[in-house]
Amino acid sequence: MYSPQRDVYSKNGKVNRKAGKCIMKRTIITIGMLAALLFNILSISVYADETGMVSVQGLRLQYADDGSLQAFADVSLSDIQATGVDFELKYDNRYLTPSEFATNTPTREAALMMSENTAPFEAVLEKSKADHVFELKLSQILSNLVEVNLVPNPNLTKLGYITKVDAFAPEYKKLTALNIPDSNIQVVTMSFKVTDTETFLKLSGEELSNLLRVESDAHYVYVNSDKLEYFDDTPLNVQVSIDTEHIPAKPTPPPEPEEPTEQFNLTGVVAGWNPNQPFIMDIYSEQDGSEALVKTVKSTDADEEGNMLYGITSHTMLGYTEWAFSIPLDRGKEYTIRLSKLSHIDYIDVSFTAPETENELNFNTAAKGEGKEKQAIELIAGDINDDGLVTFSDRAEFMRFFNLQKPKELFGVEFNKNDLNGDGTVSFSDYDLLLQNYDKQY
Ligand SMILES: [Ca+2]
Ligand SMILES: [Ca+2]
Repeated sequence: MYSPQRDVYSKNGKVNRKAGKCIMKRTIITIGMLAALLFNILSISVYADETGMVSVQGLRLQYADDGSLQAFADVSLSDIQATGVDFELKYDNRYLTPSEFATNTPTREAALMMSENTAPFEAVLEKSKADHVFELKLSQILSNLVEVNLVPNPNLTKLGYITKVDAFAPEYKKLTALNIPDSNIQVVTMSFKVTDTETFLKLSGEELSNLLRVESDAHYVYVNSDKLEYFDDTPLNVQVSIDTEHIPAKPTPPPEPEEPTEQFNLTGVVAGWNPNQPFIMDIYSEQDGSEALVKTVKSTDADEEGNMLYGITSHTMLGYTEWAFSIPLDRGKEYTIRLSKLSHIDYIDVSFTAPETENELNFNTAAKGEGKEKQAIELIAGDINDDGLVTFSDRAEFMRFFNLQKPKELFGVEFNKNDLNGDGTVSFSDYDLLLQNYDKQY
């Protein structure tokens, strides 16, 4: 059913209180207009219905590192097929303040307060190479209310709980939808700092059960600019209880920080093709006013017992290969890095200053910016003649070896340069790679 009091989120992300009625009308008209469309949606099995459930269970308590008491509320979904889920969680601000999940510091940033439970979605994340399941764009924290808007990350591909589906709206359109079965799936945990701890820990069961309340919820299917909302009349399943017997002991204060070591580790992930050829990292540093090569590290470098010195390389059946590296470097310097691999365009001139105290510096962040630390840097394959471009000259060179039946030993390194994916032949899959990367640049 439609609730006229409910805030309406406009497509540009603002909560639109005044325009609520107007948008509702439009939605209702839209439903009429979309009768045929609805049939289409149902026929492709993305729909929202009123049996779906959002439930909140709390509070789990623990002491944060700074000695403050932190209370967690777990949010679960069940039986939901929708492109988004909204709910409003009212909290008693005499005892609870939204806090950063990681530190328990009070916050007004919904994204910092909530932590995704990625476990049920691991397979989807892995396949999509995405690092988060939900977008919390419209979520916000008010003085006694958290408005939550859970929308699946549009970059996630079809698999399990997240589904990419086709709809007609009226144009053909792809939607990313949640596809949660009727068993409870715990999706996010919300963090609150407990204030007035002494009184809080003496609250009765009834008082505790009034600490959190869900005001309204909706799940919906967005089709282009139109939003079909489905509200549920039945009160949400909100359980608040505290097992004071199981509050862990206060942590001992952290030990004084140790003197920083003289080295730090440069970590990161790079990717390319051909597992038989190493990734090569040339590391330069400024000395006496000019750049000098400090060291060259290869992904295949190992000690005498065969232990890899600089991290792990893994690859797929097709030859796509990744190197997750960790390289010790001296502090007190500025570095510039060049990454290379046979028949790939060099990735050059990533510069950074060694950290003063941290023991780790992320190369991918230094190269691509904050938040990109989990994203592999992909080297472009196909630069067979090593001129820094993938062009017709590489194709001409490639054609000399294409589908040649002679053993690769005859041609040695020339052959290896043209076997882009390293499967032992110079074949159509290499050609395909070459074409994909034609004229491509970083
Ligand atoms: Ca080239
Ligand atoms: Ca090949």
